[in-house]
Amino acid sequence: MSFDPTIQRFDSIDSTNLEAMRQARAGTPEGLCIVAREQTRGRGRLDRSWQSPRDAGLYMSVVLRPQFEMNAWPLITLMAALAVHEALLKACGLRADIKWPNDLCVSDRKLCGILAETVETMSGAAAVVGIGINLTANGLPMVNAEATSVESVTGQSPDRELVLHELLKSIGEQYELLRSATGCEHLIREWCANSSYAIGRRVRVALSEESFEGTTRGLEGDGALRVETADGKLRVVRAGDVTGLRSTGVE
Ligand code: BT5
Repeated sequence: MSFDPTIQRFDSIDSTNLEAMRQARAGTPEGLCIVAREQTRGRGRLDRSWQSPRDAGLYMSVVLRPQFEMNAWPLITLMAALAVHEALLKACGLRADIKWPNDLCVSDRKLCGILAETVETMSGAAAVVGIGINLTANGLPMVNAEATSVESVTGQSPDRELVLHELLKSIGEQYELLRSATGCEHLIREWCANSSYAIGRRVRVALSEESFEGTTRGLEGDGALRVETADGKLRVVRAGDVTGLRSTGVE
């Protein structure tokens, strides 16, 4: 079945992800898309918060009910990142860099964050994919010096509805591809082609208990990041924060 979005709009809400999860638990079908003008409890990963000032960004979440193997579910985050990449290109003429696993950046400053969550429902597990894109610079100083917005980069205030339209179109296309026989490999190839973090990038990886440095060596089939450390060992990162380091020129 093709992805057929139904948009529900809120003036203000705690979090579009929380609302999508509530509705997924209540049985809403795949394709529900919650959009809000502001979030009072916008969420990042690991209980972090996502600053969501009124009308300064696009805050949205979609409900998916993927029928593929659970071990491919981490690819949903990568799929969403590719969809944002494509939508920003089409709607704003902006080419953003994808940073593993869930950010889009311009000059290493964060423009968009993605939070994919799994929720158990009566009709099986669902995925809620939340996307926050900073559209204007309003409220950004509240965040930190590492954030940016579409307007700050392009000098033009983007059309929110056009970005939303292109985003839902791209999500539909990418999701359909992901469900096809060769979808996973295709997605990973596309992701790598649009991310400066995929191959040969010096990074620091912060895990919950430790951090280490190395050079990226592409993705595993489930979307995990391969990082080669100075002693030549390959580490596979499934959850963590990645920061780009200045290259030493020796890779
Ligand atoms: C994320 O987490 O980047 C996921 C953000 C997902 C937000 C969307 S908005 C719609 C939907 N509903 C929700 O409640 N959430 C989703 P993480 O990688 O953990 O990054 C969080 C960190 O980004 C914070 O700790 C801040 O340092 C930084 N940050 C917070 N707000 C930001 C903003 N508006 N722009 C850039 N960086 C921000």
